[in-house]
Amino acid sequence: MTQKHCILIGAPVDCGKRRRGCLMGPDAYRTAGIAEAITELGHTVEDLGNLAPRQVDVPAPKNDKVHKLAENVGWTLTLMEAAQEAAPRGMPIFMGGDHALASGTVAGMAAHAAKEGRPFFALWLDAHSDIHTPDTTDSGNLHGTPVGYVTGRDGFDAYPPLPAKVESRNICMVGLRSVDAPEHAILVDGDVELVDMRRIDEEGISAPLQAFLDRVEAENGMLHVSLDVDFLDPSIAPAVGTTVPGGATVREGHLVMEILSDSGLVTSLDLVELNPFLDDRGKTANLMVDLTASLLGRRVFDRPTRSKK
Ligand code: 6HN
Ligand code: MN
Ligand code: MN
Ligand code: MN
Repeated sequence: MTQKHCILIGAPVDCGKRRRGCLMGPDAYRTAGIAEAITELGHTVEDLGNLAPRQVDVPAPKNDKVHKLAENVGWTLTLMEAAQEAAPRGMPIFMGGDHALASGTVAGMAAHAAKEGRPFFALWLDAHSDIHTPDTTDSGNLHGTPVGYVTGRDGFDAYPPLPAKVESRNICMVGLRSVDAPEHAILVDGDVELVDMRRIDEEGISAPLQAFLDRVEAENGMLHVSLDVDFLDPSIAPAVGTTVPGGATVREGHLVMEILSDSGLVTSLDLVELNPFLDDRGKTANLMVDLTASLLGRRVFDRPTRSKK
């Protein structure tokens, strides 16, 4: 694959939910050798270190369950800016941190795509749909809301205005198996591409993914991948606070990354929800790094003649 300049951005976001530990994520990826794995594949790496949230004041949320609104808004500002600074220079890899960080990374990457005059697409690899708003969330945990924010749903008044709204038809969610009622109501009437675990069991993971990638390619889009640890089955990836049984296998995870790698379409990546405090001797951190390596071209055999369909 063509050589990339990978920009590692530490985003120790831990305010998107109540259970603590994701702040250790960026250092766990470094310890698991993420930079070395990328360099071995012939790419260059730059590590920007760990960022910090902007300090902001926000009005009290209408929904009093909402946890740490100001800190979430501060991180959104920081990461929206960091994404737009890094994107013109290479491929940003956001090392989380919980999934609340995607409010900033996805909004920032979408703003970058708009500046380039290209359509923006997002692939959401997750057990959850994360399309709540601060008003619909029952847990009050804002890591369940980034898709709601970037698609321009109401209720995000405390957040920065979106530089570029993400079209819901340009989002594909793969791995779904835990969707709350208010999320379900939005999704069934909407046009987000939904690939739940049943569909993966019945059709395999490659056909629906390839269909989405064909659209990205046909429209010359930029593609952001948001990989939540809980996309994977908890037996292989225990280091996450929101485990849901029945997730993707090791091979399904790698296959997604290999197909993405072959497509050459991915322009940015989030690695989110890793909680090293819950890990089993680094097993989840290592798997996430291996998946990143597959995305960046690690192969057993090169098959340059493999057709895309
Ligand atoms: N994630 N839907 C649940 C909630 O609390 O709103 C779980 C959210 C999980 C968040 O996957 O990043
Ligand atoms: Mn998530
Ligand atoms: Mn999740
Ligand atoms: Mn299966």
